[in-house]
Amino acid sequence: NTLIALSKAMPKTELHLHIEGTFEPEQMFAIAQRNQVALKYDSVEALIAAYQFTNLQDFLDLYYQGMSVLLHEEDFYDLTMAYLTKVHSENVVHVEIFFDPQGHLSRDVSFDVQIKGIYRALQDAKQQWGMTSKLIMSFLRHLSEESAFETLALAKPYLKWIDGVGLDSSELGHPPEKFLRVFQACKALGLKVTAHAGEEGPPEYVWQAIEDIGVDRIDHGNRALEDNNLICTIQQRNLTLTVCPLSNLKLCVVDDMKDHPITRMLALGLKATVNSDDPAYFGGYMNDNYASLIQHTGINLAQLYQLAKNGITGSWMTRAQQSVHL
Ligand code: ES4
Ligand code: ZN
Repeated sequence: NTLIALSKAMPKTELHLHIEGTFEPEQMFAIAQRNQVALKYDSVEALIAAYQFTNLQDFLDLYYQGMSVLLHEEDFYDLTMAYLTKVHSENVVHVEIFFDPQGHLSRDVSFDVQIKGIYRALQDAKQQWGMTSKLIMSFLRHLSEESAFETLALAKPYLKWIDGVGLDSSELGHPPEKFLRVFQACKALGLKVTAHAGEEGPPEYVWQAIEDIGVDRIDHGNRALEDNNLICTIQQRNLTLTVCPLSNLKLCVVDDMKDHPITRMLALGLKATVNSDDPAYFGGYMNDNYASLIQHTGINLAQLYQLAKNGITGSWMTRAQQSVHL
């Protein structure tokens, strides 16, 4: 298939990627063993068999279990380097990755250990391949605003390594406005802001992310399509949507890849991008996401090119950095 070959060859960016969601079962078992931590599953096969989700929470329960074997700086380095090596082979030239500090702080893994391991891998990828990156600290929305503020305090010595903040985990019942003040504090520190919104949550949550929080981009945004005024607002503000096709399928945000809304988003002039979210859990990395769209939707070459271009212009690279890839 020519389109698949072309999509593999295109230089791409990844703007929606949880580093803890790149934890492949084999690596998870290897790190569990070297750290002498027990996993709930006794084989790689048994673990993979559990990757059948009917909603976001089903997945999150496994995601937090999986990351619980990460203890040392080396673990965070190895996890991040494995991901970067994989996407370098897929012609991904720039990544903006999330990490979930609270998912590790709760297990007494310090902020320093986490960020030092992740950041060193990002630096090595820059050195070895010229791959550029941004690091986004994400707050867990099922936890309190106070916990988010405590996390921000721990991040203060590392602000030179952190480009932005995000909001992830269980969306329903945890609207963006719950974190209004912490995001205001982040902005005052010069951080970029994004938030998961409209994955499972209603259009109202996307409105809050835009109007109350003032996000620089929207992660997912699928359910924004239910509200015509919201569509207009996203168009007018030229906000990028970091869409995750295989994630949407695995978490039943869409019933069938044939019905994925990404081509409709493009037809509406929305700046949709393709991203892998949690590739180790959702059945594929960047190129698999493109391949699935090509195989199941009527997407054409111009649309594929537009998606990749949106990934460059919607990134947090400077215009000068972007122009290298355009
Ligand atoms: C996530 Cl797909 C998704 N949605 C919300 N929070 C997350 N954390 C990791 N993956
Ligand atoms: Zn996500």
